[in-house]
Amino acid sequence: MAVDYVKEGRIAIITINRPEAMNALNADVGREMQEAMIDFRDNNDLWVAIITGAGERAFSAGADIKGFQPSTGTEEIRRAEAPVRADTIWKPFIAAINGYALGGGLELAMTCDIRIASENAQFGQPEINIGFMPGAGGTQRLPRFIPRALAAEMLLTGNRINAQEAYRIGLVSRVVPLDQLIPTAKEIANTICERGPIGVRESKEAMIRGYDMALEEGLLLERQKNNYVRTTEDFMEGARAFVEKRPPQYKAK
Ligand code: CO8
Repeated sequence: MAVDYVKEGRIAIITINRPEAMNALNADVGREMQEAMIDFRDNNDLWVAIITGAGERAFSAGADIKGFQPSTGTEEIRRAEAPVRADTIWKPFIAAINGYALGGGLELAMTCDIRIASENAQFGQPEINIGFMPGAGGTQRLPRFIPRALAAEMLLTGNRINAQEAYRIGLVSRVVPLDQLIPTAKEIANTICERGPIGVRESKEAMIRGYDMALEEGLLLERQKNNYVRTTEDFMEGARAFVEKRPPQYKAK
């Protein structure tokens, strides 16, 4: 399998499994990632997903360059884009970046909501080094996520940055030793699973959809979602549990 898909309680762990090729994204990865994402999206028992790469060297070094050919290029890239949809699924995604996150690998990480990195992680959009350019959101998301001048330098030089620099500029929220990466991702995932799942999902959707809205429009979206969350069972359960001084039992209803 090019992608391992494991369910641990309410957490789905999606691992790109081509360590011999730095977890490069080929058609098999795209297809299997898509299947895992759809299962995660539609399974009511799964609340948070972690995306990571197999091995100790790479999250993903991007599209599989060995598969590039002029005649198949468009089709390959179009299919390889399938994994990059974590920001259209309203359950939270955590990218656990265990090494190189380059090209499509960084673009995949940028679709996730939370990015944490191991100390050996490196980040870059090196497509221009091979006469190419980003095609799965790099030119659009990177300047929205980090200061524009830094994004421009990465996009136009192809140079990489290390984990500490990524932390300094806010591209990742934590840097931890490699052996602590997955435990830390699970700890964050478990924390999210203790929160009201509908509130979590509506917050994610409001955050993403609101990003490109004018403030007044975004505030209206938030008000509509807030009104909806107040009609749910979980809203009343959260308040009851607080008053009764017990942990809430959320049902995503
Ligand atoms: N594709 C295919 N194979 C790769 C890739 C890749 N992207 N990256 C590494 N590999 C392979 C190497 O060819 C090598 O294989 P082999 O042992 O058969 O020679 C193996 O992985 C190990 O790599 P290296 O020997 O090169 O290891 P180094 O430690 O010397 O270097 C690097 C590691 C820095 C990661 C280096 O391999 C590298 O620069 N890789 C290319 C990174 C790159 O240019 N990525 C951008 C690709 S284009 C892209 O992502 C466009 C995205 C479009 C949308 C995608 C949708 C998701």
